[in-house]
Amino acid sequence: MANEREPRHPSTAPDWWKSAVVYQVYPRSFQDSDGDGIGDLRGIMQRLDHLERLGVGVVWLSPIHRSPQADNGYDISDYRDIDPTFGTLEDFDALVAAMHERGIRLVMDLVVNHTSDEHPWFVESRSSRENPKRDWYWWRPPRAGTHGGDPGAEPTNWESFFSGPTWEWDEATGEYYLHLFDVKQPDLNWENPEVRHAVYEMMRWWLDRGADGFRMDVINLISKHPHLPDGPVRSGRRYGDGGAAYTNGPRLHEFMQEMHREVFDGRDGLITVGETPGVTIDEAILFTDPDRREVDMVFQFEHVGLDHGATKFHPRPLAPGELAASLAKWQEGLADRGWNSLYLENHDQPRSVSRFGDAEAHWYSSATALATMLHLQRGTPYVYQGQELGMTNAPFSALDEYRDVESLNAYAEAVASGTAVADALDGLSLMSRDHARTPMQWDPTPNAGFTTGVPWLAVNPNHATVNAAAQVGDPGSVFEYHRQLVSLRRERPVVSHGSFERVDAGHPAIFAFERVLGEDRLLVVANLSSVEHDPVFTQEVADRWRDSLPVLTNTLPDAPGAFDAPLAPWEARVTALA
Ligand code: ISL
Repeated sequence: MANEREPRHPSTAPDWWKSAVVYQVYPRSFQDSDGDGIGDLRGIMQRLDHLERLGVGVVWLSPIHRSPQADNGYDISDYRDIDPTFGTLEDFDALVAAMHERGIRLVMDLVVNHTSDEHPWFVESRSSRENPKRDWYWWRPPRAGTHGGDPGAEPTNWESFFSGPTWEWDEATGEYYLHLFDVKQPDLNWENPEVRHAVYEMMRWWLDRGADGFRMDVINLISKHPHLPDGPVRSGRRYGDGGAAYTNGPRLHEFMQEMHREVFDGRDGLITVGETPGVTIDEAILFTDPDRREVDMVFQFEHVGLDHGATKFHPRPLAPGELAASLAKWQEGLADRGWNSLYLENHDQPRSVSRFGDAEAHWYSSATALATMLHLQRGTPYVYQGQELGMTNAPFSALDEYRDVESLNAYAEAVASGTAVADALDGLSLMSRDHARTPMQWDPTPNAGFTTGVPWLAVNPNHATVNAAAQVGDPGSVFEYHRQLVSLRRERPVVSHGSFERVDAGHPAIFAFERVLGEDRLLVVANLSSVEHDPVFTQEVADRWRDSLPVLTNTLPDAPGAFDAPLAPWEARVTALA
């Protein structure tokens, strides 16, 4: 029916992305069209109605490039081809065209801190010390006085994000190469201008092909301190934290500005977002101040690190108000210059309703309360596939249910260093990246409508009740609630462009804030806890909101909608003056 549809014309304002909602698709787990148990591009095509109905303006695809899939595509061996698991370049072109016809823009993942070790650049680089591409990666001799390959001979003491050292010994050429992530993900050397220009050329190639922007994987790790200093070793750890040597490094912003000049200048309608673990507010301003011409926004990590203990696999419960305080700090930090990406989930994080909400006792209310505060802050919201259905963590209990390289390595390391198997499994059951990667729950049939084959990662059994078929069109569903929030952003400029002003509601568990644009104001009051709370406002706030009316179908339809009425557990309400 494609040609009967009125084409939707997306906004062409330079800052159009302030009014858009981005939806992240993890292609492996979204929709399988050929029965191999792995999602693919034709599968995404089949599900565009879902995205159109939700009303999102942008889709970000996790990597679909050719890859050995050591890290599910974040290890690219050919930047200009589609992995056969996902389809072909022709499928990609068809997908871009179908999305554009629906007024949806498409963002590619840009993974250029590292490549796959199977990328021809690295194959050449490792072939000999004299190879012209040797310097495209970070090659170093063993530490002075040691023998290459021996424990402790690594050029620095850094620990990889995926456990173990960040250096791999290459016997053939007698040097180590750097890999901040998996051994199959060698880091590119951005000091070398040939590397940078090869990346920029590849980026232009995708934009020419129809992509509308990039989500830039760990982009704040591309500039390493050239001396590669050792990092501090925390007690009980074998390796050091090299973060200071490679996070927000010395030439980072020079590289970002060069990329902007080389790739984005003179092209309109794009959206760029940097993934920046360890970014501070000051750094985020440098990235996103429009006058500096780097990127439109970044993903900061503070709120998704709040619950990390000694490691991310030893999480701790958050105190009431901790999440809101962190988010409000970023709202205020980027109020004048810069722009926030708003997210609670992605393919690396546990499901938000399980992690920050109460998936057992208050599943619907907590999913919708979290959605309320997510969408209505100042910034561009990102909805991760399944979040709009309130998908939860997987109930995995055995090691062989997990697939993720980070989880498997962390488990092996924990057990090798004396952690009890049950404790190591507990860590995974709370924090594994696989919780976000279980197949999309389309319907209640055995494989959730995801595949006719055997899914690469088990479907969450709660798809029998938590699924798109049950929710789309049901006004009381998590999906339709998200949909209301997406349209509110389109309809009321105060949501996209208004200021954010935190409001004291008398209890840390209540996250309350006003959004203000000229005469237009919204009040958001969300109880982010599983106990009832009675909000208490200052006289000034109470006077201002006395005659306000709800603008969304309340998460709890029977509850009184008055702005200051007692809040049920996880009740959120949004009111406006006119
Ligand atoms: O999930 C994490 C480990 O606890 C994060 O530190 C994650 O590795 C970090 O956010 C970087 O993520 C990105 O780059 C990785 C890839 O594995 C992730 O999927 C990607 O989002 C390496 O490319």
